[in-house]
Amino acid sequence: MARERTFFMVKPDGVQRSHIGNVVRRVEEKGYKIVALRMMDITNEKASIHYGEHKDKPFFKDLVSFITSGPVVAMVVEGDNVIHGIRAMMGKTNPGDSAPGTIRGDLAVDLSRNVVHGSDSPESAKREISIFFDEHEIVEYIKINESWVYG
Ligand code: IDP
Ligand code: MG
Repeated sequence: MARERTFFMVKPDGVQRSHIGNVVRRVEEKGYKIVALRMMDITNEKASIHYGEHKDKPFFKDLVSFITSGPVVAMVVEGDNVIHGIRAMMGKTNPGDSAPGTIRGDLAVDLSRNVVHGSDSPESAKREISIFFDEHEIVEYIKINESWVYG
């Protein structure tokens, strides 16, 4: 399986509820490598681009206003099959359907306050990374655990 990158984000509710450390810890413990990480306020313009696929949905306005309501922690995470792997760690979109042990299953209750965002395909990962990070902000490095994470 090829090494991939995904865009992963602690949403404003996760930041306000002090879940940054919990979310980052799960990424590290799994064995994935964080190659970019930044706290930021998302502009309305970037939020609308990021959630463009939902622009005709009835919840779009609330979604943009929520994601711009406070700082987020945005990351680029690298690893084998990481796009699918992070989605599996997140749980389902609706926390009510998310298994215990997943981020949303453990930390969230409400569909619109589900703590994290993660890219759902290689195409969206590439697109979302480029919305929030410049290429020079993504760090290439070898992590000493790599030969123990991968066979
Ligand atoms: P995802 O975050 O699991 O990829 P998407 O379907 O891409 O889910 O939706 C983006 C976000 O929009 C969700 O995380 C959720 O917070 C919100 N959302 C999705 N569906 C609804 C809805 O029916 N009502 C309100 N908010 C929704
Ligand atoms: Mg999505």
